[in-house]
Amino acid sequence: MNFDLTDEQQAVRATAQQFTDREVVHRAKQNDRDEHFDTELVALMAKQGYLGATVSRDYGGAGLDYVTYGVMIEEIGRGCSAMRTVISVQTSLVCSTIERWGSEDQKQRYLPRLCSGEWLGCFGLTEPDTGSDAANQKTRAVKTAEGWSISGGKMWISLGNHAKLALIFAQTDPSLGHRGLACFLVETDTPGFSTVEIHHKMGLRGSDTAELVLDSVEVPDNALLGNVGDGFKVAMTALDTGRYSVAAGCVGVCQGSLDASVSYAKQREQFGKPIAAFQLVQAMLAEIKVSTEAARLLTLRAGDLKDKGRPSTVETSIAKWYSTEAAVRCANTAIQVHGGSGYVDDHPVERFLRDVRVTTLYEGTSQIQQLIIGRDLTGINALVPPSN
Ligand code: COS
Repeated sequence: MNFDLTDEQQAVRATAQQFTDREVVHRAKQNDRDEHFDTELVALMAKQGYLGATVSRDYGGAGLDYVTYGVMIEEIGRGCSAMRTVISVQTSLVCSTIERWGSEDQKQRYLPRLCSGEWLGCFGLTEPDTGSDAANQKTRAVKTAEGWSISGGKMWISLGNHAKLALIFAQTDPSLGHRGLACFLVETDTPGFSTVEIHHKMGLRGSDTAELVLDSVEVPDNALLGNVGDGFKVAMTALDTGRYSVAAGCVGVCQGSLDASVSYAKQREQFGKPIAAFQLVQAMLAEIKVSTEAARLLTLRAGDLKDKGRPSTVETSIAKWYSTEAAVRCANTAIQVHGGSGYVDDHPVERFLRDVRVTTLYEGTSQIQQLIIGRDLTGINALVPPSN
């Protein structure tokens, strides 16, 4: 067992660390205040090779392994979860999924544009009435002479208003259940496709969130990603890598909470000495530190399995569940260390908490991760009624 990063992995971390400190941190507060989706910063991240980071160089990606991707994402997450979400969606949910399931033509057409940031993509799985029960898609795709006609709605879709390409999951035959699902690559300028911006979010105000409306959107046969019936597996494999990236981003939030708390505790004085000298404050710092380390190790273990091509769904759920909950805890404890100062945005910790709160919900709630772990332990799928 080797816990050391390679020289190349350390170099990618150092570059991402500098990039975050130079470009991300100082914009995060204002973008949050203004609910501004910072496309300039997205373009800078694209230039760094962060959008499409794991995609092969043959298609314009950076060709990073998963451990390296994880440490890069952690650094961006330390600065701003809204920008980390952009990388998670673009690289993991969209690009990796096209690379894994796409035809050569689809990969050639879309991946270079997505990896370069010329186009953004989004992942249209969740619907107003379909969240955890992802197989129960209400969006319908009906076969036509020329291709498919898709109608329905998608909800809480990150990057949805800016995306030029949407992965849309739809039911082709309700009698087949999850085996009737299909995934389509829909270019968002197709007639019948529209979006509605979602505002007033608790956090991630610097990220773009949309409702998607599809009103008889006509797409050709070659818009199918994989085959008819593959849709559910396409979604699950996308989430296997998406959840890893969320876990890694949350390690960054834990680390950011730790850095801010140690620094504040050393300079803030009460009772004639820095509050860092009080054991109860040190206990809070120790709690954040241990959670950060545990989250990092669980996450990198999942990344290592992915790099070795071994099954990692359960380990990814363990990492996602632990890291997202740890990040909420760490950010909350960091506010406690900061006292009243932590309740306003002079310090990043209140934004950390608001931003990270969604991570125990999106890409599968904490309860869904527990269910995946529980069914692996017991061999019992709690979602299937017992047969007599
Ligand atoms: N990779 C590949 N295939 C997978 C898979 C994975 N990680 N997980 C499941 N599958 C396959 C199964 O092997 C099964 O295949 P067959 O049809 O050949 O039997 C099929 O998919 C159905 O799997 P399963 O029976 O496990 O599906 P369930 O309906 O019981 O539910 C959960 C699976 C709950 C895990 C799934 O619905 C889920 O992850 N829900 C949360 C959705 C989510 O994260 N939403 C957020 C959207 S993005 S913000």
